[in-house]
Amino acid sequence: MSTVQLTLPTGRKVNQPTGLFIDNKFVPSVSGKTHETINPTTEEVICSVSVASEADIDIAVASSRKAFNTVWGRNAPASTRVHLLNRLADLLERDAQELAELEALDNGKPLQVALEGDIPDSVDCFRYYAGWADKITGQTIEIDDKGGKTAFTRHEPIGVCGQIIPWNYPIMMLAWKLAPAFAAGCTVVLKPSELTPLTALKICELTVEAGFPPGVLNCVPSLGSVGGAAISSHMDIDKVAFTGSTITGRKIMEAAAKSNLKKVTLELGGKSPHLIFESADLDLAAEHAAGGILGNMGQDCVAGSRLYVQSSIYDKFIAILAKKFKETSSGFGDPFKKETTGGPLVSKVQRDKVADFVKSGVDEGAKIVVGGTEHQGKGWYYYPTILADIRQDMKVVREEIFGPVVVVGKFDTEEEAIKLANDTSYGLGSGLQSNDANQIMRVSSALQAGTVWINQYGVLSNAAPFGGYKQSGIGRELGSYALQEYTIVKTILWDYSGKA
Ligand code: TXE
Repeated sequence: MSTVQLTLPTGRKVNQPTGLFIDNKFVPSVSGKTHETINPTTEEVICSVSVASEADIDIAVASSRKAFNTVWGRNAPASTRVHLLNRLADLLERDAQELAELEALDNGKPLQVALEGDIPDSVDCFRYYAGWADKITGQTIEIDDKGGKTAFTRHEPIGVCGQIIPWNYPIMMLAWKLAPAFAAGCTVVLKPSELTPLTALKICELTVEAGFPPGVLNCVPSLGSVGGAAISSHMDIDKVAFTGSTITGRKIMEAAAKSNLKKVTLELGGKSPHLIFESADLDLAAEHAAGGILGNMGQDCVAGSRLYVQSSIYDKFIAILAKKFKETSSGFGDPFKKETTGGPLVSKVQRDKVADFVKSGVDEGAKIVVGGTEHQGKGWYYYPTILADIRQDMKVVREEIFGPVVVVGKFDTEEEAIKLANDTSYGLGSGLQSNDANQIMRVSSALQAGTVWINQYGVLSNAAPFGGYKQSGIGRELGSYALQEYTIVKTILWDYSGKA
């Protein structure tokens, strides 16, 4: 009863687990409750998945605690963690086609994009952290004393981690969360989004095949306000890691503060500025500007959603950009067709939210250059849209839209560009297109954002840290920085003089 057979649009048959994943087994929820997951392209139900309530979260946490105290944490040699992470990466790679198809089905992203981007990047993420698992070291510290004393630090795993992930990159967000946690020796209670639970459950099967002991990973699909809230306020979870909206991030931090003061890392929303200076190669800049907002249909926390263009090139740049947006629109369609480059948005709620934003932009005086039209027919599509001639006080300029909609304004001087870029409560991504080296250095230093892309946009590396300034988050993912978020420093002070 905890598995259904799905027939995917390619004809592939998949045995899809639908239970909660506890102690390496798929089980129904205590309450028996389930939640339907919907195909955003056809608007049809794919299947129902068990959803966890507080009682299930308690069971999952107890299982992860037991694993931490017995077979993982300090009890699993680093070489075991290296091996298991590499093995999981190999299995993801083996099942790439099936996982990419499931991702396209559940999320709506083009199959080809999942196959060429999400999955290989996730495989690399597991391999990257497999490389770190036996290289997590502390320091030896000289003690300024008469001799015979020393101190050293150990970077120990934090313990049981709750990880709450969103629906925009279901597999990739899972990889970004699980890989550093496992490398550090933590156990995990993972809550995928209720909108896209399928691939996470499929990957749970792979962790069993890879040889992860029971309890190292428990996966509890659930509604955010139920399972997510229970994780955030749980007294026996040592750390919660979250990716999602700023509003929810605030609730999680509050719940952590009110419960056991668990460590919190948050990767939240953004309203990332992208500056186009007159020295830039305009064609390339327009390509980066379009790619920076239209990738993943704009459902991307670092989407370059506010474009500021130098006045001298404004009209010319908008004309080139409009052409690129129209070309991209023509690639929107069935996620399972090879030539498709854009699919529907993940849900009706998300599509309606984007449409409402565009209406509000027009009401407040922005001009639609491309797009802004409703999709006729099935599927929650929204086509690439440019809103030009903006003012800073407009809602479309201040709030995250999370769809393929860019707002465009102009500036005259570098100082003005920096001021406009930083005029936001967010600080996740930012970008600049320029061929003036001094300007690049000045502007990238002045931007208040966790990442600055120069003459590119949105490119990520598993080795480079990722995270937010201001209300875009707390802590860093990826790179060696992420390991600091899953370890805790113990200082050992030792008197070996024999005189103490
Ligand atoms: O996000 P939520 P939603 C932004 C984007 C989008 C908006 C709303 O602007 O339009 O958020 O999307 C879980 N306690 N981003 O409503 O609610 C939820 O089940 C604990 C940016 O989908 O933040 C899911 O697993 N958890 C973003 C996860 O939080 C709770 C990615 C994200 O959902 C909870 C997604 C609660 N009270 C949306 N309520 C990014 N940074 O990439 C919900 N959740």
